[in-house]
Amino acid sequence: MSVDTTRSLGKGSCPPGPVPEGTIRVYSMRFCPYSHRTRLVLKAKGIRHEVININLRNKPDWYFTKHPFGQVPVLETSQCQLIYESVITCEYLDDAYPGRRLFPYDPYERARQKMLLELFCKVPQLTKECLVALRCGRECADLKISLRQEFCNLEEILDYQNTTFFGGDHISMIDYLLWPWFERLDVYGIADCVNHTPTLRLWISAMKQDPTVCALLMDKNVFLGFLNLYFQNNPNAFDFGLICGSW
Ligand code: GSH
Repeated sequence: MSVDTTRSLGKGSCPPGPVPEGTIRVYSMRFCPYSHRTRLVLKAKGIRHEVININLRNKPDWYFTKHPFGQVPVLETSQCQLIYESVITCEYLDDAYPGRRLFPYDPYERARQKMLLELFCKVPQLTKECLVALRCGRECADLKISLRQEFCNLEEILDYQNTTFFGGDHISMIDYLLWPWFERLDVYGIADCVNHTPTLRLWISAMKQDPTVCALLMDKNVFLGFLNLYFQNNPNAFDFGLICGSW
């Protein structure tokens, strides 16, 4: 399980100082699936980094100098370079740092992973819409049908390839880019959407064995606690479950 002790910064907070040499900073939000992508890549490659969590309901003014719309994730280097958009941050980390290569070197295989990512593009919005509908007591049967269809498409790819992971027999970038939404199915209350996709469920089980995925797995009760507060518009939602003391 990952234990994060970094309280999120909101309006009125001081901007953090320069990023120390030899490290990289990620502006994140503990429950954000897009930031989860970047943190998975940081962890998988063993990159020394610091995490600054942002209170997205009460963003500090200075944060708009890091990202034009104030979104997370953003990477900041010790040369004051800023990199945003989760997929771009992951590719940057893979290119800029040595060690385990996550995107394939082979141009076709790399293109294939990016095409797969395009096939996945409806899933984030659909899972979010399901979550909101369920939390607001609205019907979400149609949304779930659409989500199941997207999962069937992914299932077909795995079946056709006959591999454990989307990039082959070993975990690679595409798996880390898709994973955050699958880790959330249970807490979002839509785990039944993979009931009819057994190969995808095998992929989920294989992902849960990966040391990087395991290291960042979020405690389910903490996640539910966050969601409860978030949907009550409670400004403390982003710091729910912090181990560092009272708030
Ligand atoms: N396309 C962006 C990416 O891939 O990085 C999406 C990032 C995103 O939507 N992040 C959410 C955010 O920053 C948090 S999960 N929301 C705050 C806002 O949009 O104001």
